[in-house]
Amino acid sequence: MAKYDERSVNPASKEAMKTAEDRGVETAWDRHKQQTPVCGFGELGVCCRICEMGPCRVDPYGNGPQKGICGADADTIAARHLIRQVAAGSAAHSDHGYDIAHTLLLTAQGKAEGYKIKNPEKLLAIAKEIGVETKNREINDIGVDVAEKALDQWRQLTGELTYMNTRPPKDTIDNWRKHNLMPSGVEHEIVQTLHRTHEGVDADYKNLLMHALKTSMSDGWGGAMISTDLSDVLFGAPMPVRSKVNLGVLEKKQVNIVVHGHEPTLSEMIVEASRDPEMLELAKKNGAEGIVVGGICCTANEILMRQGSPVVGNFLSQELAVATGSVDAMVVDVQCIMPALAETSKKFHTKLITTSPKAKISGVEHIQFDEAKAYSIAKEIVKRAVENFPNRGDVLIPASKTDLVAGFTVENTFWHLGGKYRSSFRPLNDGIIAGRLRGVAAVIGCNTVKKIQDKHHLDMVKELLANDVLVVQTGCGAIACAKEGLLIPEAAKKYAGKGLQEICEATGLPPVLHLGSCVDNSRILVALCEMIKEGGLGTKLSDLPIAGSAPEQMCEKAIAIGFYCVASGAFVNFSPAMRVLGSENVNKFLTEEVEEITGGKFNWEPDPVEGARRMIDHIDKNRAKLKLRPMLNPQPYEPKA
Ligand code: SF4
Ligand code: MSK
Repeated sequence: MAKYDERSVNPASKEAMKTAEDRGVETAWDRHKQQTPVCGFGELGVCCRICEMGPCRVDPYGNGPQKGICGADADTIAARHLIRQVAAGSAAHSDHGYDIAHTLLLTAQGKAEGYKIKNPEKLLAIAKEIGVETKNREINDIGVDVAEKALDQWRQLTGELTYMNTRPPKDTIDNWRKHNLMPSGVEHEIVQTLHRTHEGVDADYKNLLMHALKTSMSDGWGGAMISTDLSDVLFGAPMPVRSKVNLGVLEKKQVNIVVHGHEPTLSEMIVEASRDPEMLELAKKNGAEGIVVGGICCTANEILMRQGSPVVGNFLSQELAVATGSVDAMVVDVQCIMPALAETSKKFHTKLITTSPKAKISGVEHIQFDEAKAYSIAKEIVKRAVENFPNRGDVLIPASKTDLVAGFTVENTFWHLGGKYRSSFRPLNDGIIAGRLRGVAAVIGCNTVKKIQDKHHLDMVKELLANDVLVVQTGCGAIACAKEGLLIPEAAKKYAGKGLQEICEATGLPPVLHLGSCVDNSRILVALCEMIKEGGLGTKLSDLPIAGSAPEQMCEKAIAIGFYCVASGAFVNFSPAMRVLGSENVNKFLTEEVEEITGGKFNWEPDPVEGARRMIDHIDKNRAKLKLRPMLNPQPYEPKA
C-alpha cells in the first residue's frame, strides 16, 4: 500500500485505491497527474477570460505583458476572478438554503408529502427572533410566515439581513456598518458581484475585495444560516449520536445505497423509505439481509447527525466507494459530485441516479426530486437499489470502520459543558478565561488531490488538541478526523492537552466536536456570538481567542466560507492558497490590510502543523489583549516571544 502513501493517509482509502487500480478504474488522483504541469498563470490568478477579446495574462515576473487588452492589471484580474468564486460559493450554499426554506413553505401549506415540522420549538424561537406573530396560532401558519420571511432574505434589495441584526454583538455590527459590509439581500450581492466583474466595470482591487467580503456575509449570515435553522425545524434538532465511518460501513450482505451531495431533503426520505417494512421485505426477496443508507460528503453529515446513519467517506472517497463493487445505488443531489462517477459506475452494477434538476450528468439516469411526492420518489429509488442487489459482481470492501460521535449544535453542546441542568456558555468561557482551554479552532472544508487525503486535517487538529484548543468541525474535515477516531470522547486522553482532557472527562464530550455539514458553519458563527454574550471575552467577534482553517480546501464554497469568517473577525489559515499570488497587492490586502477593517485575515501556511501554530499565535495574541491568565498547564508549542 506504500504506493498510495502520496494520495491518502487512510488505510481503507488506500486499500480501495488498489482495488480500483486492479479493476482498471481511473480516479481523481490519476486525472490530476494527467493535468500536470499546471498553467502557472492560472495558478497565480493572473489569467483573465472575462471578455471575448481575451484570454489575457499578465506576467507576474515582469518579463511579459503587465496588462490585459483592456488595460486590466494583475490586481484587477486576480481580485475579479476571486470575487466571482466567492459569489459562486455563496450562491451554492444560499440556493441550498432557498430549497430548504421552500420545502418548509410547502410542508407548512400541507403540500409536501412525507414531511412535517419536527421541531416546533425551534420554529417558535426563530419566529420570535424575526418578528413573526406566534400567539394563539397554529404551528403550520407560523411555519408559512417564517418560510416567507426567510425567502424574503433572498429577494430583499434594500436594508440589512435579519440575522446580522439579531445575532452578532453590537460592536461587530457597528463595525460592519462603518465599512459597508452589511448585505441587503442574498441574491442582490451575488448579482452585483457579477455586474462589478463584467468587462470594464470595477477596476479597483480593494473595492472588489470589499464587495467579496460583503457578498460572503450573505452566505454565512444569510443563506447558510437560514439553511441550518430551517433544516433543524423540518428534520429535527440534531442530538449527539454514535455511528460508524469509513468504507467498511458498506455491507457485503445488505443493499448499499450511498447518498452523496449536500441537501437533506431527499436523503431524509430515503433513510425513512429504507426502514419501510415493504422495502425490507423486498430486500429479503432479493437475497439481502437488510438495507444500509450511508453517505458521502455533506449529505452524509446531514443524515448522520439526525438519523445516526453511517458515513462512507469524504469527497475523495466517492469513486473509491463505487470501486468496491458493493454500491447498489449512488443517489446524488447537488455539489461536490464528480462527473467521473458516470464512467466509474458503468464498470460495475452501480446505478448512479441524479435527482436535482440543477445537477444532471450526461447519460446518467435522472429521477427528479419533487417535494410534493418526496416519499414516493424515495421509495422508488430504494426499490431500484434493492432490485439491483442480485446484479453485483465481485465485492471487495475494506474492513475498516471507526466509531464517531456527531450531532453537536449550539443548543445542545453547551448543555454538556454546563451540565445537564445548566445550559450555558459560562463553563466554556470560564475554561478559556482560567487558562484550562486556550481557545477554540474551527477546522473545516474539503479534501483535494493537491494534498494527501485527510493528512492535513489530522496533523493540524492533533497539534491544536495537544495545545488545549477545543476543535469544532464540519464537512469533509469532520469526516477525515472521524475516520481517525478523533470524534469520540476517548480521543481526549490520547490527543488532548491536560486542560482540554479534564474538560472532556468531566463532560463526556469528544475533544473534536462535529457540528454538521458545510452550511452548518453558521452554527460556529452563532456559537461565537453566544461566547461574547456570555461575557468576559471581549465585545466583538474579533476579540475572541479563536481561529479557523480549511487545510485541504478545494472549492468555491470553501473560499466563500473563508471570506465570511475573515469578514466576521477570524484569523483563517487557508491552504492551498487562493489564486492571488500573482498580485502582490491583492495578497497583501487579504493577508495583512483586511485585519485593520474586520479584525480577521487570511494566512496561506501549507504545512498543517505550522498552520496550527499560526492559529495558536493568533489565539494567544487575543488572549493577551483580553488580559487572560497564562495557560494552567505546560503547552507543547511555546511561541517565540
Ligand atoms: Fe483581457 Fe480585459 Fe477581456 Fe480580461 S476583460 S480577457 S483582461 S481584455
Ligand atoms: S462536502 S464543500 S468537499 S467539505 Fe460539503 Fe466536502 Fe468541501 Fe464538498
